Amino acid sequence: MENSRLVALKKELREKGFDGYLVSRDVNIFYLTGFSGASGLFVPVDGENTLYVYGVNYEQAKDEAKNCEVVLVKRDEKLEEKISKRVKASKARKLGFDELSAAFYMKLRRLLRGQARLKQKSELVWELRKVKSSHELKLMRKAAEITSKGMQVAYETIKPGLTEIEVAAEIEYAMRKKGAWGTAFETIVASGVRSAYPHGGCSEKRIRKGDIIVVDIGATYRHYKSDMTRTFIAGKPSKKQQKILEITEKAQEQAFRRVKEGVRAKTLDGAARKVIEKAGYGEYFVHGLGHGVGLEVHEPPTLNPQSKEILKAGNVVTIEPGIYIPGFGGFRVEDTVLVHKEKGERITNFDF
Ligand SMILES: [Mn+2]
Repeated sequence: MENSRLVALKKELREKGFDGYLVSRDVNIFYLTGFSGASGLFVPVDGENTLYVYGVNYEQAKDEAKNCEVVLVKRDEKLEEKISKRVKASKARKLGFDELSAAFYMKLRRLLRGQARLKQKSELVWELRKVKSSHELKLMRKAAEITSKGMQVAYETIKPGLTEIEVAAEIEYAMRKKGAWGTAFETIVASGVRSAYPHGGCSEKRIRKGDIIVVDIGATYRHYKSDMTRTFIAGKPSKKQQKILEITEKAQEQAFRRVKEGVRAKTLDGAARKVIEKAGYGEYFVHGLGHGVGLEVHEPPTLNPQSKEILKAGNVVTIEPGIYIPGFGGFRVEDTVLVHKEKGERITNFDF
């Protein structure tokens, strides 16, 4: 019995006139087979799926991969030749794929000349991955809960004199103790003027009294990610700091309130952007409102002014407006939000 994801993919392929699909993005292969570490997956519309694995991961693949035949790629064999033989045997004429390096695509196209055409169709897997199942949501809620715990520890830990790295260490230790498999991305603890870098990372810089500190963290739990940001002030905020923080929070809330099935991603972005623009800080909101989260921390649907996405129940997205003033500091408030039919739900949550 194939899993429902493969059944759904094959149905889509059939409807769109494809005879098969080649998967090479590791996370897509994991999504379809439950195994991470293969080099390719061939999914014919009719017949058995083939997973290609080098020796280093072969035994693990045989134990873990589902819904496919696991084929060893020996060191003296060429992956593109093995795949092209399998494709020819399947008699497929039109093949979709998620992504291939330019070099691999050229080689495969040459080997399949006169046999099969290749067409990129990465959206076929993304359409499936964007809508989370109840099992996936269980894991994402757990990842979000661990992340929220990490944020609480950030709040309790931050004080003048500590370095950004020391604060990050406490956050990551707390998340591990709560069961995190790892961090979803490199922890950001960016303080002082560094907080104005949206991707500031963390450094040896010591936190000083009055510093703005942007903490952007995420835990991974059983392959699923979470993403959350809060902005803290070391000590009592200045009037200007307090004002900009409130604008950022209000922008996040205005977008969050509008979350439900059927809303356009760009409408949400616009709701947050309007708050920031009206307050006179529009030029400092230098990124989109958010992104999808799941097996990857940045995945479709993208929420920005150009986005054509319309949200569906089961999407999980971030809402993270920010205001970054060079030389002064940055502010961002971010939650991971689950889209329901009638509303949104913050699955990360921490108020201070
Ligand atoms: Mn994010």
